[in-house]
Amino acid sequence: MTQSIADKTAAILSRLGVAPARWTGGTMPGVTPVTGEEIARLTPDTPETAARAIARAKSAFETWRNVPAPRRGELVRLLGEELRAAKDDLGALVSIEAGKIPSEGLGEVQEMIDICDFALGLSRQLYGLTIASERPGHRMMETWHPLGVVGVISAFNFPVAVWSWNAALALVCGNSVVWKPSEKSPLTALATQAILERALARFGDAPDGLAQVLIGGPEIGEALVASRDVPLVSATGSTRMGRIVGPKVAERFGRSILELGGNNAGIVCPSADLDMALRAIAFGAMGTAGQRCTTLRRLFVHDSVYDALVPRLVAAYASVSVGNPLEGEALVGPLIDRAAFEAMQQALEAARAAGGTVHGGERLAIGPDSAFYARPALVEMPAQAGPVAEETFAPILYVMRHNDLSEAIAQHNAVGAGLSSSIFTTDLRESELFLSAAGSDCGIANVNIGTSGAEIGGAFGGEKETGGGRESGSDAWKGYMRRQTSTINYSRQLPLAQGVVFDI
Ligand code: UN1
Repeated sequence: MTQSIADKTAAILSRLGVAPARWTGGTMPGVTPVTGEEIARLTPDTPETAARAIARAKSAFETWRNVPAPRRGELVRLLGEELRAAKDDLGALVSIEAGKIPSEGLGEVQEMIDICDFALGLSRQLYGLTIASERPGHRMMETWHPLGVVGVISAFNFPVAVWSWNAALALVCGNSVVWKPSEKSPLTALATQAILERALARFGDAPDGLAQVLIGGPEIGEALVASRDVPLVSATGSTRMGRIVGPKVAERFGRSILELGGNNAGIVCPSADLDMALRAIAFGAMGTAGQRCTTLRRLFVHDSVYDALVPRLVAAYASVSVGNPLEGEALVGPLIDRAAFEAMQQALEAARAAGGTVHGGERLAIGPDSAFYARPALVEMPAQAGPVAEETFAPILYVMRHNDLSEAIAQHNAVGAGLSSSIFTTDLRESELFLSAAGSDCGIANVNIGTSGAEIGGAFGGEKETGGGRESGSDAWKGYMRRQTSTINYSRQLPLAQGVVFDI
């Protein structure tokens, strides 16, 4: 007999060192989208336990900020080692809890390992500038200091990688971290915490409460958002959630890093390598069952290549394997829950009403009635209308025609979100226009690859309703620190800047 998902989950959690009391006997169900069955019962945190966690994190910060940054880097180095050792188990748990196919579950853990390596190097590179002073005998410089407690609110679709982008940087920068994962993915969070605790034990003298996880619903996120002891809230989720979090944090002059919705588009030009574009579009639009914030959701295809590309895409949609990600070789797993499936059906209905021709999109009888598998949908739209302007967190690709690149770019930019974008072309003028100030208005703009699957080395995030935050690589670390500008007078005079005279 094959092992049940609940048994498999229990075995993984036990190997990763998560105590059964953390995930059994509580009131909050843990569910796998693979079958829709309950696999855990967790005990949620409360606003009171959240307040205590924030207080512990604050006092941990007061110690941690004095630990030299390269020594702090040692903690993320150990975390990276522990993640390497736990990769297979944590990847499998991501598949169980988020429904990802095995290579994507493992890929998510790889992304965590990669950011640990990045943050380790960063721990010796928290550089500030030295600035020429206009006054003789003076020197100016800037220093980057830790901020305090960083609150991380993450979503189900990247249940652990998003935490690591934030936590690895925040810890190296000298902050403490309190994490509130999605209530749809608490088990991967507990597993990650257990892995981190092994790294902390090996590290030796990290302060108690340096990195904690809080399990629960919106009231826990609200506790982080409202607390003046949390100077930075990094929140990943819907634009609707960001509209609540952003103003509340700003009201107390806290900072937020918002990673909200995407309505990512690709433009296919006449000179595109269509074989490559086909593969890139298929992964971008159908991968992770359309549940990445970077998923390709809109495609503008030039008239001259429409008939050469779109029927092939339709065929790929009809034949792509959809199935249980824990068995077999399916490329597309389940939707996270019934609500996601219903939102998908509503969007398809609205697309039909707006004149769209829908290919696919139907529910597939895979597993029990509590599981929601759907054939990815490709919708040929006469124009960018109706549901096309909104993000639906499901595998729907809206395909439209264009015959002028500038017009396609205007349409591309004419939506609320601004996360990721792609152009498929072998024409230098077209790709450079797309990447120019007059081109894509997104935080990520790619050429001849899809919109999803960013590497950790770049800054990740988007503009407009995507929230403007940047996480992960490049200089995103600066968002986790405060900048101090210092002017030092080593002369015996006191000249004032701008030639001001004030002789007493
Ligand atoms: C998300 O969907 O929240 O670029 C993040 C990507 C991944 C991250 C997606 N590296 O698709």
